[in-house]
Amino acid sequence: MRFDVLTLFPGIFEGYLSESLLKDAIERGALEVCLHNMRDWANDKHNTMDDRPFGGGPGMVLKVDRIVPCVEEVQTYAERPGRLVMLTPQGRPLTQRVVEELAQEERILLLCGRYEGFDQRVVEILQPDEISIGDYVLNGGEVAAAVVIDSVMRLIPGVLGDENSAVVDSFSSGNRLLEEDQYTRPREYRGLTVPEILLSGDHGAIERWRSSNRREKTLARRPDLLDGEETKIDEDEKKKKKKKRPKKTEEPEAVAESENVAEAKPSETPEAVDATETNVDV
Ligand code: 6GU
Repeated sequence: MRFDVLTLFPGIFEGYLSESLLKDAIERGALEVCLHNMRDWANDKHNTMDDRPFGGGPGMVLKVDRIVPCVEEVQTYAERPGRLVMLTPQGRPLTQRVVEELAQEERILLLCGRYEGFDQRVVEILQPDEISIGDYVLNGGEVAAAVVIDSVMRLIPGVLGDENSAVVDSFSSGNRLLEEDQYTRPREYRGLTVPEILLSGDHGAIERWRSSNRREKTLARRPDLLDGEETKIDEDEKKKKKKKRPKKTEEPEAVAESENVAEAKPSETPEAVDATETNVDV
């Protein structure tokens, strides 16, 4: 996938693109991010990109006669013009569903605003997909564009280390609930212990615990996520209850198995820090 970022501050993206998963994906050729400084399209001696709003008021407005030619030229830089996304607090909210939709594209142009925004004729002429990352105000669209790149790239096959991790993440298509609580060694820290069930080796019981933990957590913190999802969960639960569950085993063998899993994880070694940094789960 190719992203073209149109911004007055390309430097904002440089550090972000040269670290960790993004850097790896770009090096591997799974992802291409091209930065374009919109100021290169200013054609007067003062490099003017913005001007005072008609009708008065604070701030400056990005000029239609600079932005439109800039976008149109960048559109010609690849075989297809690509999907034009404008980052603006007036846009439709970015959700995982929108991220999934964007991940289907071959090429996305991310148009970043600054100041008070764009002259409305930019929107009328280019008809971009206007996207906002939430109900708060940022200084510009750059951080929002980075959020779009970050969330979309996770869904491109071959970009994440573990192909499945994008599917089980919170809000991904396989799971619209929050993630369950996670634990690793040590088993006890400052008197706090790991839930026994996770050490039992009983995979059925562990999955039931995780499922109810996800549900309780979501109900407590984000009940809005359960709207329409609740009945589906109830049905899934009923189906599971009908199936005869294997008897819970407390055999030492099962415990040994889970110990082995824990041993296999470099959870207390210095390497574990790296593993955590590159851990892609939400
Ligand atoms: Cl996309 N831009 C700005 N300036 N502020 C925002 C935003 C975008 N999304 C939320 N707040």
